Amino acid sequence: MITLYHYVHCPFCVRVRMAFGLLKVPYKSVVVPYDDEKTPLDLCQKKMLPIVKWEDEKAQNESLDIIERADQENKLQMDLIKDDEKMKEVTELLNHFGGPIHSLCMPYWIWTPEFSTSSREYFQKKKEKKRGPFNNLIQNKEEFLRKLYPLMEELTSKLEPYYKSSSLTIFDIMIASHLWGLYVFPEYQFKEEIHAYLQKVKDQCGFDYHRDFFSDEKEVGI
Ligand SMILES: N[C@@H](CCC(=O)N[C@@H](CS)C(=O)NCC(=O)O)C(=O)O
Repeated sequence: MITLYHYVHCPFCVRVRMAFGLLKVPYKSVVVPYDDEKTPLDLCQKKMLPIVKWEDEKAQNESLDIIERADQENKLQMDLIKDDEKMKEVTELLNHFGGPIHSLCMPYWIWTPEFSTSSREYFQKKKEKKRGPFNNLIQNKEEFLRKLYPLMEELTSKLEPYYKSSSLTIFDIMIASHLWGLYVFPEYQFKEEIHAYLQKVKDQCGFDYHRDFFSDEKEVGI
């Protein structure tokens, strides 16, 4: 069985979990503490997740490379990510979403069961270098919420009902995994269309964000 090393809050890790769910790839789930530098360094010489250890024992990082290897029947239309123009458009959208989403959500993610006292301190110290004190992020939440509004409108205009498509593609997994963290921000109210979209992606992927918090069962999709 393959092993997925991941952080629950990380959108790139969520990408792989969603894709494995949709592709019905069974895997062993290992949630790595954020302050554990050794595990990712031993596996891929880089402190970055997600990492998959395949059945041949080879370890691989980079979410899209992992999904490409898993998607042997091209169910997710992985050729889309080779189309520079389309990929640029989606990447830009994700970058615009990423700033406000991460500023809103990081101060709350650290209080989920994924974190211990030491991993919380490690994460907060690292992220505050770039974003400033988490307390200020929460106090300035209106600014980030305002930035999200036009982006949600833009995304809504592109849903057909999936992102510029009548069926789910890798772009939907990239988008939904980036937006998913907002469900952890208290009282975030998704537009109806976006909530319905995210729920459709969730259903198709059999995705359960909180699974690792509450299940002792480490094998997924068996
Ligand atoms: N391009 C990578 C990005 C993965 C990535 O940025 N992972 C972050 C978590 S969201 C990470 O591992 N950060 C570790 C750290 O900064 O300590 C992918 O698509 O897999």
